[in-house]
Amino acid sequence: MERTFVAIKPDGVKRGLIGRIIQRFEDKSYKIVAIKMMNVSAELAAKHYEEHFGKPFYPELIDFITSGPIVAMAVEGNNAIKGVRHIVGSTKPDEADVGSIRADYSSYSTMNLVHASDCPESAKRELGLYFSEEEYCPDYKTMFEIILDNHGGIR
Ligand code: FUP
Repeated sequence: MERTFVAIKPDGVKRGLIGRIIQRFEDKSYKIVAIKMMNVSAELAAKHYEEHFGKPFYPELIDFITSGPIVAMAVEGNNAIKGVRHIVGSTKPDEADVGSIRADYSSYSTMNLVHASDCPESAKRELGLYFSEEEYCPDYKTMFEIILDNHGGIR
């Protein structure tokens, strides 16, 4: 079971896509274990995107992520880090697989609707930046977990 960090970026919020984006993760059987709408400060944006500091698109990236509220989430599930990235799609929406969020709803690399952690180390770091321990609510069972229990926990 993995936990990953997902953010619906300001374009997704402003375009009214919050529900449709979250639906895709729930449909896949992933479990939302923390969620909040928030504004990203310049300080938080710099920490989040520190690996991109100095790249040509960095200023635009920081401006964009701080331009309006995001919806931050912790998403849990079997191989969730890779699986969520697959649902989100490639960075460039014109190269993303059809059926992925970015291919279906976006046509710009900066305004690509969703952020998702790219590896276990990033997931741990990013979850730590956005959520404190008290903000997690993992103690409920999704319908999928109930079905799994009924089948002896087969995964
Ligand atoms: P991803 O993991 O797919 O979100 O992509 P990266 O971590 O490589 O990039 C983070 C963000 O930087 C992207 F969501 C959008 C922006 N970016 C650009 O605007 N242009 C680029 O060429 C690469 C990334």
